[in-house]
Amino acid sequence: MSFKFQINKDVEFSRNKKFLKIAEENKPHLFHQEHLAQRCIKINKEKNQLQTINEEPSISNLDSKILGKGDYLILDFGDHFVSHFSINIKRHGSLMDAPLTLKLQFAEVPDELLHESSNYNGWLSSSWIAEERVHIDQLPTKLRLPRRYSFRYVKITVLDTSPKWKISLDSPSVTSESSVDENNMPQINTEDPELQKITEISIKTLAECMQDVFEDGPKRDQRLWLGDLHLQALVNYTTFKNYSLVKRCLYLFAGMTTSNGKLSADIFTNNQQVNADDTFLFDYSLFFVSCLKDYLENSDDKKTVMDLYSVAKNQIDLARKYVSHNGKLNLPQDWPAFIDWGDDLDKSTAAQAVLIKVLRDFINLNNQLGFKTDDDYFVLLDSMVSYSIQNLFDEKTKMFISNGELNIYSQIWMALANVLPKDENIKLMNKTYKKFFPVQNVATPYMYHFIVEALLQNGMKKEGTALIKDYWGKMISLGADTFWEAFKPDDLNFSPYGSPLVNSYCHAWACTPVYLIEKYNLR
Ligand code: RAM
Repeated sequence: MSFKFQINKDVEFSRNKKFLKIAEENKPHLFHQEHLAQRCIKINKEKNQLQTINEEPSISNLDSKILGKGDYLILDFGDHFVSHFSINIKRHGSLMDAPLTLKLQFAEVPDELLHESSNYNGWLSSSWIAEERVHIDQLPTKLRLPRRYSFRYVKITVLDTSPKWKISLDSPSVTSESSVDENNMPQINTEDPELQKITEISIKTLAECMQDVFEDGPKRDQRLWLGDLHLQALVNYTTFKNYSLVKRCLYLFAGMTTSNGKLSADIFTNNQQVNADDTFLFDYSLFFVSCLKDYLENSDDKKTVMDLYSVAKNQIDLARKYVSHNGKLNLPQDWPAFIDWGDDLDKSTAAQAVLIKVLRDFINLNNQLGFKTDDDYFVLLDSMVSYSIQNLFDEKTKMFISNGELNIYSQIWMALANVLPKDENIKLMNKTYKKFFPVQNVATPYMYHFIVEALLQNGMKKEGTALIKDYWGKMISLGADTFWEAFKPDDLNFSPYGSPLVNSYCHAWACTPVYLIEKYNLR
């Protein structure tokens, strides 16, 4: 089961003033830059293929189009931006005997503009749909919308003027916003043109999500999630090398734990003060340990790691309470594992493997710090590995089972946790490849990242590279300017939320190919 909303309103969070102050001191400067719309378009849908076609007027002649009630135009900014939008509006005809009402719809991909928001029946709030109705009492004016939007396309519909006058539009522009200076993007070159394109889009995707914190997606939820941060930080180390933004995010999480020290899955940063969400995901809490280990490996900032060490260790100590003597993890209902947005597959074996992997990261962290790991943790690790081999490994199929089910999540996470000896692990990945490829029923680039990593760690360079090209390359062939939150090649209309209108099409956890390409030298 995947999680929907968790409501834990009785959970209390303590606020560590020192940690939150350090987080505040590491708040990044935001860069702004103006960009102009490139063209007007219309959207064509033929045989399920979307096309954007140039439409009159040209942008330089935009004000030649006079718009009255019911007229609309779609502007294309030529690339994806996280930005503030503005446009000049003029009146034509008699004086205004009524206000002007406009509808503005912002879209990251053209497909969003083909869905009627009034038909939305997904389970996330419809308020995420980037659509505004504005009343304007005086013309001419420069309309500047106060909210930040994440988009490439904007559709502007005139809901009403009056029969006595109409309007024209002029100088649509955006002011982009990011903690990355877009004039100073890292250059990473690969010889393979497909991988080059994938690399560039990975970097663009991460850049757009690097705001005040590492946001998961600038369209929605616009917040800091621990599982996303785990991957964003790794990509950042190979690209932007912005250590202070990672540091800020680590201190934010550690600055707001529950009274027993548990880390929330995500932090709200859009409110007047930062707050931890009352949502808890087992794997996300644990990944704080991995984040800290990766941060130390890359930044050498021992001081931060020492500050946050006990918060990390505490996640393991909380998790171990759910491991029985024989090494079986019994996940509690109020601390579910996320793994992927798919609902259909059992996640218990994957969760067992996540804890094993994180225990290894913890030992590695201790080694880096020159700390001796207590014997207890080795005993725990051994018991969990033995349990996995004795009870979860099916001798017939030579693969791991999860509550009686054979699924891809279990194989991938058990492979990443190195539960089997090296040569057996390679065999496991070969079997996984035979059994589960082409991949089906995996909903997110987040989980695809781990599939590729498990292949590459086990010497399957050709298969790993092919999967990057097939999966992320397919998004590009479908028109992606930035990589998407959810994408199922076997179900193109898939949304974890019941409607693609609230899917995010610039989502940081999808930006990992550049890291995989660099780390495993796929160039
Ligand atoms: C969604 C977001 C986020 C993810 C969580 C679990 O709300 O996509 O990136 O971490 O789910």
